[in-house]
Amino acid sequence: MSRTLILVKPDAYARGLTGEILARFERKGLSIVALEKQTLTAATAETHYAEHKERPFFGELVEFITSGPLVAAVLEGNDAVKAARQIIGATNPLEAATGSIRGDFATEVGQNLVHGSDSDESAAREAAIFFPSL
Ligand code: DAT
Ligand code: MG
Repeated sequence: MSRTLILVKPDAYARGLTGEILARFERKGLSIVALEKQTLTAATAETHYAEHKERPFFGELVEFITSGPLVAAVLEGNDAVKAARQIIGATNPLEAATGSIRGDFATEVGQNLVHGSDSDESAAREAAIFFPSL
């Protein structure tokens, strides 16, 4: 068993897709260890996305992820990082497979609905940002 950190991003929350998205992870076999609605400060967003600091879209990314409430969750299951990213789909929704969250519900890379950690190390680092007491 391992864990991953996922975010139902502000676009998904605003569109009322939180339940749909969480249900897909649960149906895959991932269970919810922690779950909370949060609104991020710019500082928290910059820490979470630190690996992208030098990318040209970093400013937009921080603005977007702080633009409204999101739902953060820690999920647990067999190879949770890989399982969650399969459910989420490719970064660009236009390249994401039909049946994935991004493939089914999004068209823009800047509004791609969900975040999922990309490794066990990232998952541990990110979970500590959103759930420091976990
Ligand atoms: P992922 O969220 O699939 O792990 P990532 O870590 O490469 O993707 O990028 C983090 C987020 O940054 C991504 O979900 C959306 C945004 N992003 C990535 N590439 C982008 C681009 N070329 N233009 C605008 N936003 C981008
Ligand atoms: Mg990533």
